[in-house]
Amino acid sequence: MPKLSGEARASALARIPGWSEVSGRDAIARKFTFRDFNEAFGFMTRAALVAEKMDHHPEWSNVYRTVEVTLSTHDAGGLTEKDIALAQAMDRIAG
Ligand code: H2B
Repeated sequence: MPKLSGEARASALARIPGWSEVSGRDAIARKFTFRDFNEAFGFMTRAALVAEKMDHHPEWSNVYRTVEVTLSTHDAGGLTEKDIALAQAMDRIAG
């Protein structure tokens, strides 16, 4: 899985406008805020099942009704299409 660069990277990032590039490392991040803990944990549960199916796992943390997610492909040492695909799946799950 090659790291995203150049035009492919720019067009991939344009597909996930809610996410930003992390400074100091090749990764993207988004903070999701839900109505309450139940919704936040429901999101994590559904996203975890998708991530496991994709064999691609998020770095994330939960505080009450927020979930902070960082995505990067560890095997590639940076951002790949796998991160974009998981970001899109998470966006869909969050609604
Ligand atoms: N998740 C992420 N984010 N990056 C990886 O490189 C990665 C992963 N590699 N999940 C997978 C698992 C790999 O370790 C297994 C063996 O397929």
